[in-house]
Amino acid sequence: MNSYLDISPEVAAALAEGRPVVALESTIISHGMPWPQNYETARQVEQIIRDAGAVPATIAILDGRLKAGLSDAEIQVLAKAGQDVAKCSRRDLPYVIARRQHGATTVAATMIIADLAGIRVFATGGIGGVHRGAQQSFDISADLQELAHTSVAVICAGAKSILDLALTREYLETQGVPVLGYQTETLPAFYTRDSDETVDYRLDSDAEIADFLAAKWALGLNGGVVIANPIPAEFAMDKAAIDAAIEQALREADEQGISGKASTPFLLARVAELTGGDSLASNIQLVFNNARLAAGIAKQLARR
Ligand code: PSU
Ligand code: MN
Repeated sequence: MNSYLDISPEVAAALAEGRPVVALESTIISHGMPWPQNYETARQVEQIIRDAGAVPATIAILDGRLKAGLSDAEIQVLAKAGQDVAKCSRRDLPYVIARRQHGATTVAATMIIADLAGIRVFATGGIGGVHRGAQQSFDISADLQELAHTSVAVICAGAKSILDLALTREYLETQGVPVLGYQTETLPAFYTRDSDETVDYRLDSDAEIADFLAAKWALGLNGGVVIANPIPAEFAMDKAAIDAAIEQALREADEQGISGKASTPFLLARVAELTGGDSLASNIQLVFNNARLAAGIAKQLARR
């Protein structure tokens, strides 16, 4: 085991016995939702995974230690500190470790730590991707490169249309990352169930998805898989309302010269403000929905 990594006793026992484990990220806690909803959501997500028969492993960096499996008190530290905790992607890990800081892990960093711990299934809200205007800005999330190389399946509600979904699809295709649709043929756009983009393959059960993952990795085809799970219809948002908020947030980011790692948190926070509490409620529900599916896939995978 890696000397920088601490696996909680509950997660370590599950892994040792081959029981299902689901990884969870922490940027969504510190940077993706406001206090106290972030703390309540993080704990409820863990409970949903336990109720479904799997073990949750929330991943973060605390005092420079990579953590797989957090206590409620540790989750609360990250939730309360919010933006004061460094947002940590692949390139940030060594700095935060060497300086013994706390770090909130993005999809990319969470995949790296899950892989070190031997966890293959990871549930989150939305992944990073190719930003609109990337032809000029070159803003492409490191999440996509991580998906290309690190063998962890990421269950998400698609990607927000703060991104260019068509370019994100093209990038994933070039990198050989499969995009699966759970009971859908179209790529969900986070707050809405559909977009103009398709997925590579529609699969309708957690068992079929586990067969797909087992085949990919047994062949030595290293790398991640995007499993896109549409938000439940009753929590989906009105497309026109969400599109208007996203357009405004993008304009403001441009006017204020927001770029680099600040870009995604700025856009997410502005969209949440502009749509009021509605988008937060939807966001929470889609994470719950992804956690349920992830637990089912992890259980199926544990049998193979
Ligand atoms: N998209 C969301 N919610 C999020 C994120 C993205 O809908 O919380 C977070 C995730 O942690 C993701 C990160 O990995 O933002 C991507 O940031 P960037 O674009 O800077 O790579
Ligand atoms: Mn970026």
